[in-house]
Amino acid sequence: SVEHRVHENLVETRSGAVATLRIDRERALGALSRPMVEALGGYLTALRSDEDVRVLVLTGTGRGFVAGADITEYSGVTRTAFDDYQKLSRGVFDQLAQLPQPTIAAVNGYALGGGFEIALCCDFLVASTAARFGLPEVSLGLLPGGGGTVRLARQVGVRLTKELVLTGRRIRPDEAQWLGLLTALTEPDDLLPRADELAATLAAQAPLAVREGKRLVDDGVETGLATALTREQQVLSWLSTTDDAREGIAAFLEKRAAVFHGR
Ligand code: CO8
Repeated sequence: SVEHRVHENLVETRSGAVATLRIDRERALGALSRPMVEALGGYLTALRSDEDVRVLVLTGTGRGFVAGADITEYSGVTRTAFDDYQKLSRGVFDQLAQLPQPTIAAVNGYALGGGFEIALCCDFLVASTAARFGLPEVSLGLLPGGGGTVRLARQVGVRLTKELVLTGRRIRPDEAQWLGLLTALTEPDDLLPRADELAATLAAQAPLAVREGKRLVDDGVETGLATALTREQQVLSWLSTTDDAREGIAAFLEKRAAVFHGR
């Protein structure tokens, strides 16, 4: 595997078709500085059209996944500068949520504020027993600005979202699992192996089916039922014409593993 530093605090490792981006800022528990958000945006833009990468894993270092935005940048900031930063972060969070490739948050420690919001933008969430989730912005006199009030409500409902947003209470991984937020819960040492195993499973599936499946689910919950059901059939109809579908069916009949090429 090849390691590449995208930014001082962001390290990418590639292994086959899986890219792992590790937030490397342990002394601030992974808090996201503005330059880190900018670098993440640039990284995601390049990744979108990188056909060598079929899955993205996001993880942190030590006790921190991402302990939110870097609070030291907010003291005395003007409204214009704040709005400018919000615009940037909105774009980056949207890019993550809309990445064509599936994404896995491998949450090793604190996932607070923007860190929890990053995890909510990912398609899968594997958490270690050391993970902690929360939206503490209210205690700063602020509120979540990266979809915390919106994406969390869509995933776990309005009642709990209001509690977490208005009280800042942190939840532990067993509660997160019970709420259906987690794909898997592991011991700390098993976190990355478990995320890698899931990534390998996803990377072995037909890329077009995976990409379209992600989009159908995300768009489907935002659309009326009839429109979403029609769209599902349109996508399936198109997939039936792809080489990958021909290969998948042939491989099943020939009792061998399918080899997909994403066309
Ligand atoms: N920003 C900057 N530094 C941080 C942050 C942060 N978010 N979180 C932790 N750190 C730093 C601490 O200041 C400390 O630094 P130092 O060693 O220099 O004093 C170091 O990380 C270790 O932290 P602690 O000593 O506090 O470690 P503890 O184990 O005692 O506590 C906690 C861990 C509970 C995670 C604690 O650090 C904490 O509460 N952190 C802040 C969490 C938080 O409030 N996050 C939300 C930030 S706001 C946000 O994400 C969105 C704001 C709106 C953004 C809109 C613009 C787009």
